[in-house]
Amino acid sequence: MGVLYGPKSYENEPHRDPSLIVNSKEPFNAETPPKALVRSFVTPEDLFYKRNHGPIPVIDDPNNYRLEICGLVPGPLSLSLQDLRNLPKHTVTATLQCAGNRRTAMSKVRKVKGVGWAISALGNAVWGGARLHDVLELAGVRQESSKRHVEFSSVDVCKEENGGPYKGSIPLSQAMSPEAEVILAYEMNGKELNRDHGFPLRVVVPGVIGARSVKWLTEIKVIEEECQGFFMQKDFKMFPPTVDWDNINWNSRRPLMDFPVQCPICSPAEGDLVKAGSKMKIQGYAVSGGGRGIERVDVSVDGGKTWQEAQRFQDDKEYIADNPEKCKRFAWVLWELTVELTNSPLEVVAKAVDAAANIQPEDVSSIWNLRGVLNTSWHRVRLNVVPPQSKL
Ligand SMILES: Nc1nc2c(c(=O)[nH]1)N[C@H]1C(S)=C(S)[C@@H](COP(=O)(O)O)O[C@H]1N2
Ligand SMILES: [Mo]
Repeated sequence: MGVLYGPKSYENEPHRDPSLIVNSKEPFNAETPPKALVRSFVTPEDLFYKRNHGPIPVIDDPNNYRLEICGLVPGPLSLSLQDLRNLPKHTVTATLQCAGNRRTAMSKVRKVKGVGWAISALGNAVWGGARLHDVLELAGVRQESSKRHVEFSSVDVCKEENGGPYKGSIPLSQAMSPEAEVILAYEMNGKELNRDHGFPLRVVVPGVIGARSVKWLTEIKVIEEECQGFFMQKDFKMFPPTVDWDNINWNSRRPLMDFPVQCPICSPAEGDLVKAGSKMKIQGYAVSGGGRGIERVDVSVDGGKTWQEAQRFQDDKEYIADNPEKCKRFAWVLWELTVELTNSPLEVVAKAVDAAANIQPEDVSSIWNLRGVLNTSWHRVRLNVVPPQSKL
């Protein structure tokens, strides 16, 4: 006994920070208050968004935990947590973002299906653990067999899988690539990974939608074709605006992997009162998938007529991420711009450009899709300007 298992009921959920914005209780889905998100480059675990499809798995005795490495591998393995800790430890600072981030805004164009999220279905953390390629190499896998896929399985009970566990896969070539920095994490921000985020072990696939970073990992299987699970084949795909539930053909699209460039405004918030003539600091985050860093962030206070470049930083505020060599490729940048306010109505808009010169769509309706994924349209925040003498 004492092995990791997925309970059917919600009686044994972990304690959660009361300041989280809860979007659904069972399964527990919650996000960070936006102003708290830009307070630190590394998101504290308590405030980090939580995205689940069932009750949180339970393990009575972590000493009994095993990770199975199986499928098309020359030497199948069964590893304990200690075995994983004995491998060279690697850390990667990476932003995990749910493909459904900013779904609520997309649903205002037309109804979409899925949990509603504002702008904080993401966080930036320092993940520590063993490299996936080290573990695969231990099982005798060599990079040449690169047409294959690596499937990750969990133990949680998901109704989308008819009570089966959550699964996902990535190409073997990505799993074996040192640059992709895929890791099997037992630590988050220097502490033991907690239950909400996948204790005792999760995969972290940097630069890829959060859905592929499987939590409570128990099996890694090398397979001929990509994972056939619900979350790969019947979810987390992006369809054009013309496709709806009556004409959808899931097989016509590939599973989403790298996420595109994203850039919300975290402060001020929609509807905030601001005084004409005063100075206002505008803050947000920008991130792109696939290890493409952020090249530039443009901010407008007149609804997009004129633009100014914001300052970007990673780590502490002293360091401006203008040196691409120094940039942490898989981590977000936080940005800020201080503007002097005039009397005119204010609409703050932000947009970013990534290292491959990719830009964001101006209008959310052009990317509307029935699952409400990848809303990366320009983020707009309307403020109320009051006369200089008013009391706020
Ligand atoms: N086993 C398991 N892994 C999972 C999920 C899940 O429900 N079960 N959700 C996925 C989704 S959709 C996202 S966005 C991330 C969220 O990770 P977090 O809760 O640590 O923020 O985990 C992914 N891994
Ligand atoms: Mo997600």
